[in-house]
Amino acid sequence: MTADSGAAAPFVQPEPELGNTYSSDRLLQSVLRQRLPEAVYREVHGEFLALGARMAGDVLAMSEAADRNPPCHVPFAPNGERIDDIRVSPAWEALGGVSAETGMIATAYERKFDDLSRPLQWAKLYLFHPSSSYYTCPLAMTDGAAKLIEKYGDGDAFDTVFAHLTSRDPAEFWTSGQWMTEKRGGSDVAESETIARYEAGAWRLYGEKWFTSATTAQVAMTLARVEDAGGTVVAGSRGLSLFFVELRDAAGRLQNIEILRLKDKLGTRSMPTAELRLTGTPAKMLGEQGQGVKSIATLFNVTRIDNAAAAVGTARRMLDLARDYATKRRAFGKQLCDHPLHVETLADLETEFHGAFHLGMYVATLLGREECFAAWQDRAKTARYYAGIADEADNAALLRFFTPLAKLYTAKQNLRICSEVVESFGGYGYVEDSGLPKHLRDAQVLAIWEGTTNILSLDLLRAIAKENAFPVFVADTRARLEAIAQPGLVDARDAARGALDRCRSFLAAATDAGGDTLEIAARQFAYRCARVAIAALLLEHAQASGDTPSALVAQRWCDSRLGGLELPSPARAQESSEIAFGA
Ligand code: MFK
Repeated sequence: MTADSGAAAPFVQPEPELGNTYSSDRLLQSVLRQRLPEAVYREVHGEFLALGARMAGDVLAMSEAADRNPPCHVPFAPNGERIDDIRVSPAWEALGGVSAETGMIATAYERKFDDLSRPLQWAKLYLFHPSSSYYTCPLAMTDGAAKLIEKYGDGDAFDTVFAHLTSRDPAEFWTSGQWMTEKRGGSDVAESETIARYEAGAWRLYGEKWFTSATTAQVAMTLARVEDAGGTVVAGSRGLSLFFVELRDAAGRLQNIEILRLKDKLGTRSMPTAELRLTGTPAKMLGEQGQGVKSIATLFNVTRIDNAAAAVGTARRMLDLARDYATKRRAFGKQLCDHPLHVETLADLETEFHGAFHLGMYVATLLGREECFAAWQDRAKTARYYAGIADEADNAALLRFFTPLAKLYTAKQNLRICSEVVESFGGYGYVEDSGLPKHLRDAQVLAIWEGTTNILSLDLLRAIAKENAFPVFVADTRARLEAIAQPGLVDARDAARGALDRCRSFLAAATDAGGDTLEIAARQFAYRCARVAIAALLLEHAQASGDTPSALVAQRWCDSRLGGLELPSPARAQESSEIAFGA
């Protein structure tokens, strides 16, 4: 026996580590290489390398510090004066500076890379989100507000606001809030009760807003019901108008806004979400009176696309951590990465991630094109980027169709990925200081705000009914599938063609059936449309990149995710009611 026997070092499990999140992202790099002209790729690649390093370095540290120091509401000063101060950590403020410097909003509006600016901005948000403590929420609202001002804002005052919202200078950068939700109307915004009165030559708002995003913003977009001189208002969504609010006066005091409390939320706790009372808040009308819902749709269609960046970015982060851990954790005599069932599970989640990534990138691409049609005088330049690009009207219909689809699908799939990854870590994944539970908690919001899964499934039906978007979707997806000729991909292509046909016949049959059939089937239908669109995008990328994992993902997707789309029976609504609520 030796003197030191029995003193074996205690076992310490190596933790998962995060490297440069861009260098390790094979899919993002591959997509950028495929889609960008060489000169653009070289420029962007360098910028993204620097961004990816920060997301695992100083920016991640800021996010962790912001999470340790959540915001607090200080309603009164020591002398009793009502101040409604929201105190946030320096780290949260620093994340705002990072957002400005790295052009999280500016990239989209400078349009340095024409229509490609939007997908590049989307990719930046995707990289930033999981290291941002949900600073991407105020960014999404800011993005939507900039878009609204670009569309409806005229006059010098709005030019100044636009310049702040799109600034790259942290000292000049502003964020915008979005105050749509009221006690009676989260999804059913038409129930909003806030009143707008025209008093002494200016609009003033009176009412309460139940959820307001990052209430530390400088400006906000909101809805209110115009009251005429006789005190009459128009009910429903036709009575609502869109208003722009500057939260503070020149002295920094809130302009007739009381902060009632900060919300105590399941997740996103670094973000100061508040409940507000407006007591004559000065406001400017944007867009036409009575067109508030239609106008603010411009904002929420952008935030829905940014939501997809957040969902897909979270999924990537969780999978990065799971992948690294699988090489470090031993169980039953070997590394996790040598256990076939563990690898199978991770491969399935990776496949899901690939699909969600392509869907998000595609909708951002459509938005980029929409923003550049008007400016594209030089058609030759357009053709160089996208041979066979849809015309302006078709692009608009596709964007309308894919926006709710991408939001609903990516948010929901990310929740599944977060839950599976937490589980794949076992007990380590369930403890708070592993950093993993936070992502699962936070991810729930991505399926709630900016339209729940059901609301967005119904919005897809609205897009089909009002914009006739379905035939354009079918033609677009079919054209993508027609171009697949690589021998290893043609079986998958044929499976996707069959699934697309089933979507078509399903919609026709559900429409003919009448009654509640289409509404009951809306979610199922939205999922099937998302999956068949993803199949075409995966196949397109696999063929263009010649990359083996991309081909395997596309084949696996088409083998496993294109089945089943059943027309509900006429008795379905009654049966569901009996199941859900009893006879
Ligand atoms: C910060 C942490 C917080 C944590 C917790 C989160 C809590 C929640 C936070 C939030 O609440 S965020 C806000 C969530 N709410 C939404 O995103 C709204 C969801 N509801 C919808 O999207 C409904 O579909 C909608 C309010 C739009 C339905 O309203 P209406 O009044 O029934 O709409 P209607 O009459 O169908 O449409 C009015 C017009 O807008 C129509 O145009 P026309 O006047 O020409 O007919 C529509 O076509 C148009 N429209 C509606 N949706 C559109 C659209 N246009 C383009 N795109 C769309 N998506």
